[in-house]
Amino acid sequence: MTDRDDPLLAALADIVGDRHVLTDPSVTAAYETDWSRRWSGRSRCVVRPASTDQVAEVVRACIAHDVNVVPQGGNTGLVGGGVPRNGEVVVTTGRLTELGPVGAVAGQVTAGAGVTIAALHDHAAAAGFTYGVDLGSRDSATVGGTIATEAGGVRVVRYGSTRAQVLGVEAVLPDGSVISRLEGLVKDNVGYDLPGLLIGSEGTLGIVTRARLKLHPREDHRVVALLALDSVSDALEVFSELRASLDGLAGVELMTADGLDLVAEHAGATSPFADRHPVCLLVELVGRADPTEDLAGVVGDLAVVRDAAVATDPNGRAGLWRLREAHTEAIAAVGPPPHKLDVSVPLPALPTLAERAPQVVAEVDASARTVLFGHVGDGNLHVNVIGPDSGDDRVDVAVLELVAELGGSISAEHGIGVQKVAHVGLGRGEADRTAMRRIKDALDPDGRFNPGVLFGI
Ligand code: FAD
Ligand code: 2HG
Ligand code: ZN
Repeated sequence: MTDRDDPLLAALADIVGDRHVLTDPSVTAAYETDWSRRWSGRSRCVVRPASTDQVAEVVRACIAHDVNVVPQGGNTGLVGGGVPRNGEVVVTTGRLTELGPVGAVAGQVTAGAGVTIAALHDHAAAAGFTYGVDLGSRDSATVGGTIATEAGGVRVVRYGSTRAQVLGVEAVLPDGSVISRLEGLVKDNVGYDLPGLLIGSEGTLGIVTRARLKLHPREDHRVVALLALDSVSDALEVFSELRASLDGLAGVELMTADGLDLVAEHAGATSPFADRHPVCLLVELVGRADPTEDLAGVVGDLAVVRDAAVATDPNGRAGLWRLREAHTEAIAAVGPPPHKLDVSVPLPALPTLAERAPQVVAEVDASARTVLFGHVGDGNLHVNVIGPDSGDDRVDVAVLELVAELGGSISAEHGIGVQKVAHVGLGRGEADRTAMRRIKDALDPDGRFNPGVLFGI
């Protein structure tokens, strides 16, 4: 039962009902530590609104009681942006799970912020469509969270990142007002693109409550191949050749021998190859007709491919994808929370990044283990470093400085969160940072939404 002597808790319970204001530490704990276990903090309470109106009322109650707010979706974020830091109210979107009908003519759907990406995929598929964004955390990651982080995932090479899927959003702003663009208009340029501003804003400017999303026609034929290679340069060459020769390239994912060893050890999934190859590239091709022959034709001509495993049936394809998608859990299973750097560079610089990242890490900590994997087509590598203490960010700085030197981005798809707040200057110049700060101050003058995220406190 809610503590009715606490005026904030009583006000929140009046809005959402007693059962949806959580204060028991054994229940709130799951909302207070992030997926990576690297960040955690105490909340004042966790509140579970069931509608946009309730979210707006909750925000107004927080304003009235001068309490800050942390929006949270599936809590799969990897940069500490969705967990409380200092007694904030966590507003979880777990009950905003309404899914509208798929508009078959336009290929659009309206989804509640708390709808998981897996549920959205099932819903779209049942109507003959697919949603463009897919990621390993699909069973928990939400529509709102992926919009707030501008999530990428494993299909960016075909459909673009989350930004490319969003036609509009409905959101509650830090003053409790509601903006709404859910009409699904393809053309609508009345003034500033406020939904666009919210995409990638990491809960610092508004709580997304619903979104109007673009869908793509479903392509039922697919083939997945795992290609054994000698180097990241060869992976780039293969990507370039596949992109030039084939339609329907829907995934180009890089793994290294070290990462695959961890996956075998901690996730029980083993490479189909008899030999240990320095690099493996997972390639997925989709189409309205079976693309297997097309893929085989192109791959057969590539001299750099040392070995190949091809899967056309659902189990075989899932098995190859598991090798790639199990990296995050396998690395987490090693022991201490890993340092996760999610970076991108211009494609020609990818081999240099892959070569130098482990070197700059070793210069800081010779015993650290650096594991590389990622989305080749997007120039996006996940540099995971196992070993250094959570609080010691010297390896983070070394990798991010290398990325900046190579003309890349210190945050490709996970966001800044609290992890990279001190390093935003490596990714944006002073004029950009000042403009961002002014936008934040204009929409959230009291710094009520997600304090400490993106900007320092
Ligand atoms: P949360 O973790 O709950 O929140 C993330 C951020 O968004 C926080 O700052 C939070 O305050 C804010 N937020 C959440 N909901 C809202 C809302 N409704 N309105 C406003 N702000 C909100 N990411 C990728 O980009 N690509 C990948 O391939 C990928 N793979 C992953 C695989 C695994 C196994 C894991 C654990 C994570 C992976 N991620 C990936 C990271 C993560 O899944 C994404 O960042 C995802 O977008 C987070 O969604 P969420 O609902 O869990 O958000
Ligand atoms: C992925 O691509 C995710 O699998 C997670 O973005 C990356 O664990 C990571 O570092
Ligand atoms: Zn990723």
